[in-house]
Amino acid sequence: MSDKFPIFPKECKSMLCKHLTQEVYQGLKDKKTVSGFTLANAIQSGIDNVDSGIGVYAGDTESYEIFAGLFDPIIEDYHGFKTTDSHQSNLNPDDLKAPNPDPENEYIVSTRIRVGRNVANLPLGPAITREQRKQIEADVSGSLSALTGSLAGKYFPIEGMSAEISKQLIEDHFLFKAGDRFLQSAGLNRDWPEGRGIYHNDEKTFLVWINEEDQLRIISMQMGGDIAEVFTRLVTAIGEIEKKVPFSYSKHLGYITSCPTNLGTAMRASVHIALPKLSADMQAFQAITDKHHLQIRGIHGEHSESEGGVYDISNMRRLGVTEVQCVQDMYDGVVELIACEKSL
Ligand code: ADP
Ligand code: IOM
Repeated sequence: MSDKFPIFPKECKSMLCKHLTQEVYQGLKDKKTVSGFTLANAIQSGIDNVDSGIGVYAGDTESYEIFAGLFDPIIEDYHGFKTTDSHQSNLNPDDLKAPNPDPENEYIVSTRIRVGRNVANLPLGPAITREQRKQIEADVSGSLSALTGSLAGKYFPIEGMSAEISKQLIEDHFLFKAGDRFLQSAGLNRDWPEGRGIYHNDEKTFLVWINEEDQLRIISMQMGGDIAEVFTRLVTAIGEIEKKVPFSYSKHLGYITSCPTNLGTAMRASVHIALPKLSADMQAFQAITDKHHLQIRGIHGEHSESEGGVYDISNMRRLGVTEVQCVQDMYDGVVELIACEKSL
């Protein structure tokens, strides 16, 4: 763990490197949260991984106050959300205007919408103890097992899962990868694989990851471009889980997550979409995604590459905008991307 002001390589583009000035560092380096989380803990991932997009993690809700000198400028830069702004929520599917933009299934391979959630009054993953993590797994998997109807499913712990099954689940985009180096440096892989697992229904359209980057990742996904159906399923699932598990929430920052990019709605709505012609001109492609506040990822998750002209397109803003707006951003951008691809 570094106890000196970090020097980043010239090509480093992370928000940590941009916003961690000498002055900010000196003001925060000796501070500690109730969970014993320090500035050194918060920035370790971005120091080890200079290709990080952000590079900082919170260990608990208090990290966002104690280390506000670093987190606030990053939050403003990423979400366009100022310390005087307040968060808003709207999970009403009726307010979403999203008829399937690709009914012939020519462009959209699949749609996925997830939210991150963490359990109230406990540290976040980077500062959680082994016992607390195990307790979360027991409590959350127990609550999920009581779900009924189309949300009914089964919990599969990673510990004891065969290498073949986990490989298949990862390849099919259902399960998180082991050994992610960004999470490793953030302290999020401690005691791996204990306490981690995945719950899913038979169709694998409703899934919950337990104890990955956040304690819960609640996911709705399916093949094709029926974005409204995916959103509606997710909203129902969140409502059911919220009846049983108390989530960490603040009026100002919304749902509290370990990475500042996920604060607020903690929602990432994405499609895997084939854009082989448009992506030949990355500048034109990015002009459309920037206009709609969208992010481009590869198809095996964050920090992965595209394959065969298929990209993961998702909303970038999550704080200070409602859940409906997150999905609407993605939808509106996807409509324009498809129109552009068609015209080429
Ligand atoms: P997250 O959304 O949880 O931040 P990642 O970008 O790492 O995380 O993606 C997690 C997994 O979800 C990866 O396997 C990725 O391929 C898959 N995924 C993301 N979006 C879609 C989508 N629209 N369709 C199918 N799989 C998806
Ligand atoms: N938190 C994580 N998913 N990501 C934003 C890492 C990074 O590139 O900094």
